[in-house]
Amino acid sequence: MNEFREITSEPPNSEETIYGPALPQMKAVMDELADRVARIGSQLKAELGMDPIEHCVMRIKSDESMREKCRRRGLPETADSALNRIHDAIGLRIVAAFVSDVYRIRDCIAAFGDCEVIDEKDYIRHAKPNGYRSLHLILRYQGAWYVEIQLRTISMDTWAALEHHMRYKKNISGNAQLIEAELKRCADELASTDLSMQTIRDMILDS
Ligand code: 0O2
Repeated sequence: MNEFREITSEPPNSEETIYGPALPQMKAVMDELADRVARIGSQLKAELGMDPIEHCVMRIKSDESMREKCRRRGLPETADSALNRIHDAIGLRIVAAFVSDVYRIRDCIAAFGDCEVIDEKDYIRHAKPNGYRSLHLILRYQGAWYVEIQLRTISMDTWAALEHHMRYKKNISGNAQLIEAELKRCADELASTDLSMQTIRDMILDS
C-alpha cells in the first residue's frame, strides 16, 4: 500500500490565514487531486505490474511561507496574491520508483480533461547548479485553482530532503562549501544510479 500523506504541520485557520474563506475549497482540491494520483498509480500498475508511485505528500503552503513569498515578489499579502499571482499554494509531491515513471505520471496528469499544464520546469533534464532534480508542473485545475506538482524519484527525494535540512541548519558556515560540493557530487552519483536502475528495470520488463 503506497502512502498518501498531508504534510501541513499546522493547518492554517480560515479566519486568520491569508487564504481567507478559500481554505476549505483548497483542501478539497488537494484531496481530489490526491485521489486522481492514486488512480493513476492503479492504472499504471495494470500496465507495469507494479504501482510506480512510492508515495505522495501534499500540503497547503503555510501562512508564514506564503506571506514571505508575497513580500519577496513585491506583492500585497492578500488572498488574490496567494491564490492567483503565486501558483504553489496547493502542492503535491509525487515520488516514483524510476525516472521513466516520473514522465509517465506527468503524461497521465496532463491528460486530465480539467487540468491545464500552464508551466513546466524540468530540473531532471536540466538539474539546478546545486544538483537539485525534480519535474515541476503548475496546473490550472478546473479553470480556478493553481496547483504545483513536483515529481521525482526516491533518490532525488532523499537528496532534496537532506539538502533542505542542510539549508535550514544553523552554524554550518565553516563547512558550507565542502558540504555543498559533496551534496552536488551525491546528486550526480544518484542520477547516474537512477539511470542504471532504470536500465535494469527495462531489462526485467522486456525479459
Ligand atoms: P515549499 O515547502 O515546497 O513550499 P520560488 O523559490 O518558489 O520562489 P520558483 O521558481 O517558483 O521560485 O520555484 P522552483 O525553484 O521552481 O521550485 C520551488 C520549490 O521546489 C521549493 O519550494 C522546493 O520545494 C523545491 N526546490 C527547488 N529548488 C530546490 C533545491 O535546491 N533544494 C530543495 N531541497 N528543494 C528545492 P519552497 O517554496 O522552497 O518550499
